[in-house]
Amino acid sequence: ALPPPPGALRDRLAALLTTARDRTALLTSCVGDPDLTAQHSPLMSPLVWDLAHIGNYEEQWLVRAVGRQEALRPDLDSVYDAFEHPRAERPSLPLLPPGEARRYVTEVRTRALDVLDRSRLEGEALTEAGFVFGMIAQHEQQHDETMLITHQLRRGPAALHAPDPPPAPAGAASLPAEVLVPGGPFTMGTSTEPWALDNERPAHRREVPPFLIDTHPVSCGAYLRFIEDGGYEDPRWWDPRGLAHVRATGLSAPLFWRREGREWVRRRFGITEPVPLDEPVLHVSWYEADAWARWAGRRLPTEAEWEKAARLDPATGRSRRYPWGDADPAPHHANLGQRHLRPAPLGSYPDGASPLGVWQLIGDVWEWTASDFLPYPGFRAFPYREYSQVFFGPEHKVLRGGSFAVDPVACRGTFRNWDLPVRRQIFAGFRTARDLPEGP
Ligand code: AVJ
Ligand code: FE
Repeated sequence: ALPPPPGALRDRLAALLTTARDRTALLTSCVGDPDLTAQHSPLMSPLVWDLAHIGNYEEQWLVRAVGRQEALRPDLDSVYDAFEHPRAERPSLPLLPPGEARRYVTEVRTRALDVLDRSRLEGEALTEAGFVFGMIAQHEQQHDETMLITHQLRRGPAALHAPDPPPAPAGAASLPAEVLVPGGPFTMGTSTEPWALDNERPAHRREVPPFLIDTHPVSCGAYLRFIEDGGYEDPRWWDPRGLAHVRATGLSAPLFWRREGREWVRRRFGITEPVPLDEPVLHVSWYEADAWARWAGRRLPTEAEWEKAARLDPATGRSRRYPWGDADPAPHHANLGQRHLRPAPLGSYPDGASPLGVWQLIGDVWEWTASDFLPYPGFRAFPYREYSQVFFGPEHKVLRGGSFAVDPVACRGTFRNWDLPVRRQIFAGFRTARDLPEGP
C-alpha cells in the first residue's frame, strides 16, 4: 500500500487528540467541583491534578519541545511533576482550581494544534511519523484510564453511565479450556510500529518452549471457587510476600467485593450488583493472581508467552500487531475505549481471537504476567528516562492486553503496562498457563 499523504496523518493526529480531550472533559465534568478537588483514595491524585498534568505534559512536549515556543506556565512544571510529588501528597499542592485548569488545558491545546499544523512530521526522531503527537494522545488516554479508576474508588451515586456489553455469542461454552502454543522462536516487541513507546522496542527474537494457555481470562465464578475453598487462608498457594500482605491487610476477596448473606456482590461505578460469574475477574493483585494459579495447578504466563499467544501467526511465523491481524482495533474486535464500564463475558468478541484460538487478549481486563518489568535487549530510553527506564526492576510486574478503559491509541500487541504486585485498584485480572506435560 502507498503511504498516506502527510495531510492524512495530521488529520488523524488532530482527531486522536480531540477524542482524548472529549473523554477527559467527560471524566472531569460528570461530577461537581468538590469531587474534582477531593482525594478519593490515597492511591490516586485528585481528578483536577490529572487534568492540569495532562495540559502541562502537552505544553512541555508540543508547545515547548516541538514548537520551540516560550513557556506558557513554567510555574506549573513542579506542581504537576509526577516524580516530585507522590500521589498521596498532591491534594496539599497549590493546584489550579477546576475552572483555571480547564482554561489552561484549552489554551495549551490551541497552541499544540497550531504546532501540529506547522510540523513536518518527518526528519527528526521526536516528530518522525508524528511520534510525539501520538505519545501525547496516548498519555492523555492513559490518564483517562487513571481518572476512571478514581471514579471507581469514589463513594456516592453513579456519575458515569454506559451500556453493558452484549451477552457472549452461543457456542463459546464449547471451546477448549486451553490451547497449545507451539515451541520455537518468535519476534517480540517492535521496531516498526511508529508510536510504540520506548519499552516496546526493539523487535528481537525470543525462544519460547511450547506451553498451554487459557482460552479465556479467569472468570469471577472460577475465582469464587478459590475463595470458597479457603484459598486466602492456605499458605501453600501464596508467594511468601503475598501471604504476609494478605495477613497484614486481612484481604479475603477482590477489591470492591463483599458477601451479603449467601450472595457475593460488588460495587461498580456507584452501583452494587451481584458478582457476574461469567465475567473476567477484576481488581485482583498480582499476588492474588499468582495464588489462584498455584491453587489451580497452573502458573501465570510470562510476558513473552502472552505476546507469542497474542501475536504469532502460525501460518507465516510472523508476529502481527494484534491477535486478529494488523488492522487497528474496531468495536467488533475488543472491549476497549470505555464504551462499556465493565469487562465483557467470557466468549465475547470471536472476531478478536488469535489464530491459535486465544480469546479476549486485548481489552476487558489487563492481564498480570509472571514477568518483572525489564528492558528488552537494545533498549534506549526515548524521549525521556522517566517514561520507562526508572521503573525497570523486580519491584514492578508486567501487565498485558489492556482493559475496557484503555483507548485503542494506547493499545497494541506489544504494549507493556506495569505496576506493584500489591495493586488492585487498577482494572487488572489474569489468565493462566502451564508447561506441556512430559511424555512421548
Ligand atoms: C504506564 C500506566 C504505568 O500511569 O504511571 C502516565 C503511564 N506515564 N504518565 C502511569 C504514564 C506518565 C504510566 N503507566
Ligand atoms: Fe502522566
